[in-house]
Amino acid sequence: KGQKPAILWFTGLSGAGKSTVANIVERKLAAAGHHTYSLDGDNVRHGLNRDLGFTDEDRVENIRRIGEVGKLFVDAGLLVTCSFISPFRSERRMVRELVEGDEFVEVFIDTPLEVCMQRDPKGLYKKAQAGEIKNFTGFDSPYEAPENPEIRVDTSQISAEEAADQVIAKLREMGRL
Ligand code: GGZ
Repeated sequence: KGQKPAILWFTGLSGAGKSTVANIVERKLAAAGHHTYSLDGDNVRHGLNRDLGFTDEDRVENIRRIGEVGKLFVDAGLLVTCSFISPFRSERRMVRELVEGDEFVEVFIDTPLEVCMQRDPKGLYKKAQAGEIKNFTGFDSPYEAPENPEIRVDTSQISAEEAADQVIAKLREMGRL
């Protein structure tokens, strides 16, 4: 399969749908014969990065390590999806600069904060509002939206399945698949 290895970097708020969309993208690409892997909070923050919390400093270190791991997967020839809030433009740029120019594809899961707060799948926004969690993104910690993402989808308008199809169509258009 003539695949071009890359980091598909999903960024967006908590509850935006990053992991959900990325996992569908990964499943579809794998079914089409691509070599893929998915990184997200579930398999990184409980292991490799379990010493890190949610201060600005820890978030930057979180993303730095994930970028390095993503680069290793790219070296191994994989298409790797990374789904992390990654709230700062500078840290996303840092990862972009780790790999070759076209090997970093920024996918902005641009779901409005109000929708994420309504979904609140883990009850975290509620806890943030009650003051039980500090430094919660979109609440008392900033999110810097991408200015020029390669791909942008708003999952409040479409299903996760449709969002994944849009991502794949765009990757094809870009000549990445
Ligand atoms: C944001 C937090 C926080 C705070 C715990 N702020 O919706 P989730 O639960 O499953 O995804 C969120 C995840 C964010 O981890 P990341 O590694 O993606 O963040 S970053 O890129 O900023 O380092 C959320 C949960 O962890 N969570 N506390 N204070 N999200």
